Amino acid sequence: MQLLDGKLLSENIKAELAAEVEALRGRGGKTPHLAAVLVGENPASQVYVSSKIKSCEQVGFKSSLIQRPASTSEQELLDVVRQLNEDPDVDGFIVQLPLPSHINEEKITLAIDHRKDVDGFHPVNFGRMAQGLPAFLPATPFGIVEMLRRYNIETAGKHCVVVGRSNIVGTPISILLSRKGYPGDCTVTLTHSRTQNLPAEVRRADIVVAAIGIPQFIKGDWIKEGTVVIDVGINRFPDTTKKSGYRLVGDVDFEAVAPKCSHITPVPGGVGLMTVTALLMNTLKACKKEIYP
Ligand code: BQF
Repeated sequence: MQLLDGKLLSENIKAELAAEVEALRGRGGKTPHLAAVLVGENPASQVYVSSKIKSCEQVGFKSSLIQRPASTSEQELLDVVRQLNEDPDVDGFIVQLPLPSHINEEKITLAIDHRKDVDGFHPVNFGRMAQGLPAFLPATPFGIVEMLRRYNIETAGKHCVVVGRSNIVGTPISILLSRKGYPGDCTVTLTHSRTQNLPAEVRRADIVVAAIGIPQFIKGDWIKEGTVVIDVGINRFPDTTKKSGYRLVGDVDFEAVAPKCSHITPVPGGVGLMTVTALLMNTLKACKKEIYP
């Protein structure tokens, strides 16, 4: 069993990004600039946004954090989005999800200029991704395909079973892995809460992508020998021995599953770190106008 090390890969990719930033500057180009909008005080969101800002510093990107109280109206947030759309110094920006319940996430996502949509959530980017056109890929699926690529994991003709059909992970990764080319050319089964006999579906997989959001949901006896397991779950599990009061666990029962795998991602230190790194890769693409010249 080989660990797919998100920490090691992220460090390698960040070193490449830092070198590219230097090269850009040397040619008189601008410094990539990511802005992040955080509404309210969801503790997990605060952690995620902080790590995105810190990662920008590590690679020499400029970053801006725009914080607004939970009481911010939808119109006020739309105004923030419009300002960022219009700011020529900002290459890309994200609005951290989830938003307070009185704000319509779909409406905010649609208001983001797709050329600055480095989270890849805008329907223009989603549609272009689905058609195999240049697009900002959503950060988690982008991080996963980068991980498969850098570990040279074979995908052509493999049976990939995706567990979970969210707009930001399950649905886009099933599209990406079914497309022509590498990493892709998989036969994909997209499973969800209404799938009948889920263990039997997962047992047929050469590659499993677990993105259901339930701690330790995928059991050892659901996995055939030699499977590649990608665990997207980031679940807070109560743990009194930690000073935070919790530890992170994935959607996979790691202890039971790992011994059967050819490769598996750990939690923490797996896909989550690649998600943040993929956001940086998208921001550099935005700065270089690689997707939308
Ligand atoms: C790790 C996210 C659910 C909802 C909104 C490293 C992150 C997480 C875990 C991280 C996530 C999850 C992010 C680890 C960003 C991934 O070592 O296991 C990094 O920062 N993530 C987000 O911005 O919004 C979310 C999950």
